[in-house]
Amino acid sequence: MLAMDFQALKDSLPPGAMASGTALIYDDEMRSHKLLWDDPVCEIEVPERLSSCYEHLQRYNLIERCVSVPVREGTEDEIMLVHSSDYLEVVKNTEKMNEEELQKTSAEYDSVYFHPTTYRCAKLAVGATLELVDAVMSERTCNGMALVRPPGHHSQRNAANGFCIFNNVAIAAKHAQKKYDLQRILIVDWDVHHGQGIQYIFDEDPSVLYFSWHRFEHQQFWPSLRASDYDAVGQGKGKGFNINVPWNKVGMGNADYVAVFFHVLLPLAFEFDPELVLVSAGYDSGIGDPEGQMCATPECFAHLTHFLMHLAKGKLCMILEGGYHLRSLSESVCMTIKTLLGDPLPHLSGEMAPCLSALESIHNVRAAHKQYWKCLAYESTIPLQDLSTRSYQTGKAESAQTGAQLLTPQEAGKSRNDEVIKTDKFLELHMKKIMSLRPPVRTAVVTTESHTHLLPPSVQSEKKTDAKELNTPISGFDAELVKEENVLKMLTVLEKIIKKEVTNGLAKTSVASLSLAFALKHCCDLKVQKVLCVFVGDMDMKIDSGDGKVLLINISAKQSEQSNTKYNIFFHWKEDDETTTFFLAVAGFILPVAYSYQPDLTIIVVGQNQSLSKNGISLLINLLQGLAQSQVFVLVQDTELNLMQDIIKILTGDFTPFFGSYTPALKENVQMIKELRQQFQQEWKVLQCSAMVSSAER
Ligand code: Q9C
Ligand code: ZN
Repeated sequence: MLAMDFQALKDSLPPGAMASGTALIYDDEMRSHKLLWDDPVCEIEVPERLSSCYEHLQRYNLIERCVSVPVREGTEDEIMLVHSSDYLEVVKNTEKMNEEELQKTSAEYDSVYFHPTTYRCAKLAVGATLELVDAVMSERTCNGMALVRPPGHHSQRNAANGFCIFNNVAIAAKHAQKKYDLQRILIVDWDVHHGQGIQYIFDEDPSVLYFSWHRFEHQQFWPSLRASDYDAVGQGKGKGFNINVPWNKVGMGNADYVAVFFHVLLPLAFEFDPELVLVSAGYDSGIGDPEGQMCATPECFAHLTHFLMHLAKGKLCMILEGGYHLRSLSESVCMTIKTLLGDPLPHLSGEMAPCLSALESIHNVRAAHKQYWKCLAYESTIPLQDLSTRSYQTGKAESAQTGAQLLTPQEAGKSRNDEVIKTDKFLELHMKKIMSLRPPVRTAVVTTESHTHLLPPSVQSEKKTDAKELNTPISGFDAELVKEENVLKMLTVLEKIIKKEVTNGLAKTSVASLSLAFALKHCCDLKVQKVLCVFVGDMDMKIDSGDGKVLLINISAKQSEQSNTKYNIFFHWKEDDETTTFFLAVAGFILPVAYSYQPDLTIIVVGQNQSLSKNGISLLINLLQGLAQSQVFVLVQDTELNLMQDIIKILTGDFTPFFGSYTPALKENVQMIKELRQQFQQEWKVLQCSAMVSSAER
């Protein structure tokens, strides 16, 4: 397989698999829409939201790395894909209005303002969104982001709402259905508000799966709709295609967000198998936002983005919605775009344990959707009735509330300002801490001289065999074995990863288990604190976890006699081409364990008799790149060399994996994942997807 020419491989890929690049759509003109009078509700939706994002993108040198796509106005026909002509007339008429008339028209809607340029900006926001979708659908770029104002997801057929004039994302979905004949579009709304506008538009439409999480607080929080709760699952033919995750407390953070992705969004999205993913990317769900009062840090959005990049062959469009803390918004936008560009992901910070209130919401959504999705078919059905507020408190969530209700307007204003500055300071430090420099070389591979020319040009190949190249002496191992040249080269690559000279690497081995032992020993010598090791295939050696220095997950078709322990998990998986089911195992078990462990390095071994399909291996390696700042070392047994080229392409980042078509989840597999989850959810808390078990044991 190594003998295959890179060009030949390129040519043999299905069309579109090589679509690359990230589109960025932005225009200063969308800053002209602004509030002309006093209105405490609307004053946060300011033009600086856009300029601040753009300045931060410049600061991180991200602009020049994107494909810049010009904006245009959305046409009347495009707007009327979603809105009535009467409503379009209303908006059009605001162009000529004086301030008094503008104010009067604004007052006819909930939380909206109009400006003489609003119509123009709203048309640009629609056009920008459609240009993004066209760039991605025509494969001029792989993915992209549109930075637009005014936002869209609250706006409805006949009404402006919540700062939104035209529903940019809903129009984009209709446009994509029509122009590209798409059968399945996923909309992920991670804005902290419920995009009720999108829900209403697609409520009866099974071809659009709408997911939204939102601050809800038992319907106390705006827009305070009964239809925002978890039991609004869609109507008519659309039943099961609307997913609401209500947040009943503020202070939700990184662990809560990724837990919802692992246990709700990703399994359903994978089963849905979208052809395009649109994200209503609001960043008011991020830390410091005055509206959301949540705690998710900017790098959380990198991880959420990364997960979504593995759907729809990477066709992913981000469209800005809310986000009112300028620094938090801007840093999170930068994180999103860096991830779209394929940069290594920063470590996801914070305690990796979802709070009780989040678990309750997750449980309830899963129960509500049980009858519509195969992957949830074996769930418990009992909805939890506000368990967390009845008998338990989650200190974490409570502490985020400022108690601003008790203050005078002046005091509240000052306290809000203090909060903004506090988050500014926090982010200043935090971003310095988590933004590591991109290593100059992404991937290093151990090869033999004769194969070097077959590697993609970006790959660094390790040919030297000189033991002196190794900077750290190897201790305690059989000197003869260490001298074996492949072991030395392998350790050289590993060392480069640990020293951040490269991001990831690959080596082949004739003795996978033994090589792993060497690698782990070397990690220990180099003071790597936590190594996640996923071994696929039969292991013929016991690995010592060294008190948690190593977490080993062994995926094997053979049954094991060994009993499971916290750091030594045996995962029985039979030969299987049904990637959808394996995806459930990755999203529902392997990733939650891995994210709970928070490793500093990931080693993936593709060993003898490995039981996964090519797709399964791709999926695993792709998603594990979200951990340990994307530092991944892959060891491939020489009997599995047919996988080498694919793995190299995944590591270099120029491969959009195709995970095969959907096949229903098997009961035994779903059951097995459930049992493993139950076995480990006290140790690895991101595994939890219900408040029931954990509360009983508290
Ligand atoms: N008491 C977006 O984030 N708040 N819109 C109204 C009324 C309106 C948010 C509060 C928040 C709208 C796109
Ligand atoms: Zn919002």
